[in-house]
Amino acid sequence: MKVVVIVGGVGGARFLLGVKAALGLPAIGAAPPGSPHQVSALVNTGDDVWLHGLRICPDLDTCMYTLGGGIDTGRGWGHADETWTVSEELKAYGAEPTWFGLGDKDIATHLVRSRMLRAGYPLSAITEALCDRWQPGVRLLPMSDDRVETHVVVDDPDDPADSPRQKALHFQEWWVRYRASLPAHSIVGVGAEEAKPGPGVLEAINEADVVLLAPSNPVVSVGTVLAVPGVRAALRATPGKVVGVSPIIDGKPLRGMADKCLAAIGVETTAQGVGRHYGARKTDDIAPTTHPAQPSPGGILDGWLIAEGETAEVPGVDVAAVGLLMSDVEATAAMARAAFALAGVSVE
Ligand code: FO1
Repeated sequence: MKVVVIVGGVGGARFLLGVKAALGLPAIGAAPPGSPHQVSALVNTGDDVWLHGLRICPDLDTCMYTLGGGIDTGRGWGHADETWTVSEELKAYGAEPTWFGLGDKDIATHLVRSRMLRAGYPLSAITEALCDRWQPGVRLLPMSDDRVETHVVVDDPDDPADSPRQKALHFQEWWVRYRASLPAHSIVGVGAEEAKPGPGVLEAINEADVVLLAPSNPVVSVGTVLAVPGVRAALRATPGKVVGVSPIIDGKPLRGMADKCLAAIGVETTAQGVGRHYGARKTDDIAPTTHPAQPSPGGILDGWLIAEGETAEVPGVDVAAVGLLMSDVEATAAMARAAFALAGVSVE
């Protein structure tokens, strides 16, 4: 079976562990040769950033380390058993920014990637080369080889509170330096309009038996992938079912401050709000009189998996409720199996 998963960072990587386990694949490491299943992850690259002359791709690296067995499970990002010697030296030089943690081992990944970028390799080829070492057991496909960067428009924190000018911060500065504490007036994918889907992205969607939206941040992770021209249309046309997994548990995002991002685009932080934001793929069977909320144009969902205890009415979309806490691989595998069931595919 061909499974496509649209993912961001920490939550998406954890979800991929469960998808692999649900398919009978080892959660960590390469799939055994001759496996009947192929998992392709379409990974958000809008969080990517140049820092200290290095190109850092947090979501690609988080997926690569998590699925390759090298992640620091406590932080959810970066290498396990990390040391911070280079970062301390950079701080001693006063080399800004000092608010972004770069571990010594992690820096090796960024050095290899930056050197290959400067040699003219596209991000997709670089990712394939890095994965040759890590063997994540899924194809990690950057959503685009073109530069797309998520920027967040806030009131300039250095201005007087009563007369702030607006300022666009790179997502990482808003997220890491300010912990998303500055209210976001808008969130912009710089370069998204001109970006082309990365190699293999549209083909993976068109050939998929099922497409899953991971419980990643619906705005800055899944939303950024959907904003790459051609992706949304491919999702609306693919013969496979499209099933999303809600990132909301007990009315709030489990991690990742998605509520701050949803507020910025005027979507309520509920399973129903996010489900309607993604929208129904099939709108022909929705009688306009029965549902006041018109499905969003270009909706992509056939199924919406929400946390038990939540309710959601998403016109035109099949909704099911299960436990959505990714407390361990088995719990996450159960979520993936529920998503496959909602998509009407059997993985036994
Ligand atoms: N997140 C933090 O909260 N603090 C950090 O210092 C930090 C450093 C970092 C370095 C490499 C990397 O791949 C990820 C890193 N992250 C850090 C996480 C990252 O900001 C987020 O995981 C994603 O951008 C959101 O999905």
